[in-house]
Amino acid sequence: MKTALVLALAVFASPAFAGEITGKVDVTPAKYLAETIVYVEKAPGTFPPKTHKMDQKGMKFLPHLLTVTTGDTVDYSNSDGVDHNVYSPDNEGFNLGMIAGGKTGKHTFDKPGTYSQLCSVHPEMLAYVFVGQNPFAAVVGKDGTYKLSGVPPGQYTVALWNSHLKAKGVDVTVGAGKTEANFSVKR
Ligand SMILES: [Cu+2]
Repeated sequence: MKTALVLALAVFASPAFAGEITGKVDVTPAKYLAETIVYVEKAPGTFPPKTHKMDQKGMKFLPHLLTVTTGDTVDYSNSDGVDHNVYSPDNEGFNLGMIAGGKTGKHTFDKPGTYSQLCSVHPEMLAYVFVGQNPFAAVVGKDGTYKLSGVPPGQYTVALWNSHLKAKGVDVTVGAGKTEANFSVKR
């Protein structure tokens, strides 16, 4: 009996065991759903730095929303035949200067927060880089659903970022089963 309990706890605590947080987001007005990210506010552990890609193609930053973790780097490639500039006025701000077609600039995000991604040459170019404390963040799909995978067991606040609207966080416990956190966001 005791052995079984210890064994069960060992399985529960092993990194291989990880939970999933899923849910649905309702946004009013619906047009703002396109710019929504759901994320775990704070999670324990350290996360090895990763490199992500954001392309500049057809006068657009692609993808439109990118989620990264503090310490991660973003490679900004330019697939267009014209020069682009990459900067953000948000938080501590940064400016990579001009990036010629076929070239790549890079920026490492050291602080959490959301950065609007702009090009000084083309004011219509706008994307967002969401920098989380942890990698458990996802862009909400067109159908309003999202999934955060690989979340270690524990108690968390699931929060929502939207380009126009604010929402209250949802407290959840990630255990052996499925965990749900739903949001209803109104202007
Ligand atoms: Cu540009």
